[in-house]
Amino acid sequence: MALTTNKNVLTWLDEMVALTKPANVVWIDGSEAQLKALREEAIATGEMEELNQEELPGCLLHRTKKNDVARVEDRTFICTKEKEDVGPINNWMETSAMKAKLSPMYDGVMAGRTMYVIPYCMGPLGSPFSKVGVELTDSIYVVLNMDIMTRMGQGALDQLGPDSNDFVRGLHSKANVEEENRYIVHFPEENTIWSINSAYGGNVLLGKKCFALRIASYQGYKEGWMAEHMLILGIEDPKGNVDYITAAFPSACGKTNLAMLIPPAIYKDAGYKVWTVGDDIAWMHIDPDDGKLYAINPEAGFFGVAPGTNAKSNYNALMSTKKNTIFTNVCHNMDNNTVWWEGLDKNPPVDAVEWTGNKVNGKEYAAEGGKLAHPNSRFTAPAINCPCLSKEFNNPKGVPVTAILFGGRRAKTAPLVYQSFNWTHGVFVGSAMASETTAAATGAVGVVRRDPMAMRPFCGYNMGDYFGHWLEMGEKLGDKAPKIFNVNWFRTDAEGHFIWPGFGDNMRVLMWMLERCKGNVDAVETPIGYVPYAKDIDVTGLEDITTETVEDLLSVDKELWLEDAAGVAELYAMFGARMPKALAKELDDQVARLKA
Ligand code: GTP
Ligand code: SPV
Ligand code: MN
Repeated sequence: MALTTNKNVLTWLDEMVALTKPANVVWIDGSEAQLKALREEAIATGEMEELNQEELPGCLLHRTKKNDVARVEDRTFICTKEKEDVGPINNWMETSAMKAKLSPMYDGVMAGRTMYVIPYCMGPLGSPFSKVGVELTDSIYVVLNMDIMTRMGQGALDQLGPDSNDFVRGLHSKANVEEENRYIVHFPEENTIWSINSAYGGNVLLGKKCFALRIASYQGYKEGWMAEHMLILGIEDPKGNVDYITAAFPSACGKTNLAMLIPPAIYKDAGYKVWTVGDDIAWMHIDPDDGKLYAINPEAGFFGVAPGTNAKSNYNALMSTKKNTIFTNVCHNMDNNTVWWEGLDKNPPVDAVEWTGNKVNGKEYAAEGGKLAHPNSRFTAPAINCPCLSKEFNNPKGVPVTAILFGGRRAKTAPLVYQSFNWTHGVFVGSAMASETTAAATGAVGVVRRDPMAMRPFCGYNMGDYFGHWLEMGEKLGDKAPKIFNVNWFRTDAEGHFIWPGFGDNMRVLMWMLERCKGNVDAVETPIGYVPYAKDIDVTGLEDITTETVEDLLSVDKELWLEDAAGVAELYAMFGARMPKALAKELDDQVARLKA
């Protein structure tokens, strides 16, 4: 039985049913009874395995196919009428040509299978900034993940209402998970997403990157708001005032970790607290009353990187995974039917099933350098599990943003932190971001590439226009605009070791930023922006880090920066007339300062 009378939903559903020809159509209402039955079915068919219900209640393990472990940027398309509107960074095909290409692949693809109709809401129910999507899928794994990652079920349809046509139409079929026929396709002009031949999170949980970034970035451009690849965290001072920071780092570059950081003793003992609002995506609007920028997290869970997560690096993330969590492509610890991954602890299980499903002696396997968990193995954990979840998590208005951070993995060049001169220069700093690639997407790992605002894989329209949109938001915000900073936790020494301890100690850097926002601390004016005086980064309690180390971490090598500027110029040239002149001028000015 349909859960809505909304004709826009029902007409589209009829068309998609006619195309994919499922044996059954099941509406997902979000009820626990229905979810329980789906979990049991997935366990019975072997699609998922039930983990130790005493240690990990409600937790399941899933393995994807070996060829289907990460986002596929080369097979991700933005389809519009005009190529110009998609720009040089995205793969493009004309809308009707793509539909003509994919329709035969969808024709009858769900024969003998059940189609699940998933209504979901991105953002708190009842928020004016939330948006609704409906995903059609033939995967129970998708249903169970969407339950964790979104507000799924009847509530979403209530949010949409009986007449609205403002919902994103998502069609997903795992088909036969064929790599060569895998397509992740967006039609922003039609609020539509088609995904086929994958069952990996980022390719198939259509509310996440496909909707909340690629489609939403385009909606934000048209409607005057922003959808960004950003965490949102709050820092509460001993008096109870909370400042919120959003931060854009590329995939697997530390958003989940920063969002949930545990303050070092110097701050904890003084009464500071850190609260998580989001770990991956922020939707930001200008409040009509106070003119400030506010952020909501459109998601309801964390699809986080497992390797490296442990009680020391990210206690809060680890605690978030202790119940009702789905683990994908981690190692199955057969000693006690739990899970393991590289970096959880130093004791790989002897009796193990590695992520592709082979039984191994985990100790020996790891000792020989084998990876028991895939480097991009993930947990899907409900946000409500997070011990430091902000009480503003469901605030329909969102939280006011004091500072915006950009950052990436740079072995050299970028200093630990610097502040942009102003909003326009800050947009330049974001546009000039570069970072080493990670296992979150298929392809080479560790190659530095330009990744403006950490949105290279996620901007659903021409990035030249996207830069322009950022500039325009700054004009609207005027002196209410958040201050913009850049950070780099990943500088290495001559042996290739990270110099900065990172993780919780990153708070030392955030505290400097907040002092800057309040006008409480001076900084050194360098050609790239304001850099701290080393003494102003508090290193009390850090054994290996002295003020000299910090000085080193903050150094600005003009030669390296001039080389980097050449890379930025190359990037900008790609956008031709769509490239805002104001940013080209920022680049020229920065080069002039570096040469002076
Ligand atoms: P996506 O979910 O892919 O968007 O990634 P993310 O940005 O949330 O990345 P995440 O926080 O999961 O971090 C990914 C990897 O970076 C993990 O292996 C972490 O251990 C490592 N990492 C995170 N923060 C730091 C840090 O401050 N220093 C160092 N050296 N590594 C870090
Ligand atoms: C990322 O790759 O940035 C992620 C994971 O957050 S995915 O959902 O696969 O995009
Ligand atoms: Mn991400």
